[in-house]
Parts: sequence; C-alpha cells; structure tokens
Amino acid sequence: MGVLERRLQCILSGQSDQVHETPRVGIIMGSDSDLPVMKDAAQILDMFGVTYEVKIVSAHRTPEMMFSYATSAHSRGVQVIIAGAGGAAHLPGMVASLTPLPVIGVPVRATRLDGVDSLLSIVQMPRGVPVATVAINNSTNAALLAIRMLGISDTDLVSRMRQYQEDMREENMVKGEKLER
Ligand code: RP5
Repeated sequence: MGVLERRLQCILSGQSDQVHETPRVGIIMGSDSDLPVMKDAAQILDMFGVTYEVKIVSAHRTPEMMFSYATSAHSRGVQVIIAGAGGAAHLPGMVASLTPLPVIGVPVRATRLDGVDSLLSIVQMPRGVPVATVAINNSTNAALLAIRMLGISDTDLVSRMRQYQEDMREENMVKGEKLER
C-alpha cells in the first residue's frame, strides 16, 4: 500500500483528522475496497491543490448516511462530488437525485463482470438525473473532470489544467521520439 492510500485509510478510519476544512470536492465510495481505485482521484486533486474530503458512503449498507451526505454537501460548500462504486453501483445516481451538485461516477471493477455491471449501473441513469460517468477504474479522469468544472469560476485552475495538458503533450512526444531512435 502506498503512502497516499495509507493516509486516506487513516482518514477513513478516523485515526487521522488530516482532512481539508473546506473541501471543494467530495470523494465518496461504497466500500473501503474501492480505495485502491479511488485514491488516484485524491492524488490528482492534491497535485492541483484542490481541497477534498474522503468518505465511505454506501447506498445500500448505510442509506441514511448517504441521504445525509447528499443533502448536506452543497450547503457545506462542496462543489463537485466524485462517487465510486462497484457491482450494482447505485451510489452516484442516488446521490445525484438528492443534490443539485454535479456528480461524477466512477465504475469500480468489483465482481466477476469486470466492472461492466458498475459501468452500466452508473451510465444508464434515467432522464432527469444526470451522472457524468468516466471509464472503469479511472478515478484520475473523474478528478480531472472535477477540476475542469471548478475551472469555470477559477482561472488559476484553468492555468494549471493548461500546464497539465502541455506536460502530457510533451511527455508523449518524448516517448515518440525515443521510439523513432
Ligand atoms: C459496492 O460493493 C462497493 O462500492 C464495492 O465496489 C462493492 C464491494 O464491496 P465490499 O464487499 O468489498 O465491501 O457497494
């Protein structure tokens, strides 16, 4: 287990209060077994200097907690929610039905169906309750999308996103040049 995952485990288990006081992004997941996937979102938000909180909130194991989280997130100042879940992954959709905030769903590969079950559960939301869905196990993209959403009213974040894109472009070009040699 890496340093970040250990730190997040400590936060989740209450052994550490090293959480941001005014989180702009809420990272929630159905189970601590989702953490190895969801930690990548935290890593990206750390890299961009975006504050976040991390919580285990299950739609079917702790529905009352899910209700309370989803209905209070906006008034607490959270601006975007990233919700990861596996299997019959109804967490992102349920949360989206209870909050006016944008919700980004991360389908987690958790069963013999290899994440396709989670993907379809999250992406196939009925009309009226949108959930932005990223690729299976790709919480990196969920965080990058959250940052782009926050960038609508944060020019500093837009500059950092442009730099991230530039770095990625250069990195890929260097890889291409190495192959040509
Ligand atoms: C979902 O069930 C969670 O999001 C997780 O992906 C999956 C399995 O949970 P555990 O049985 O590992 O706790 O609710």
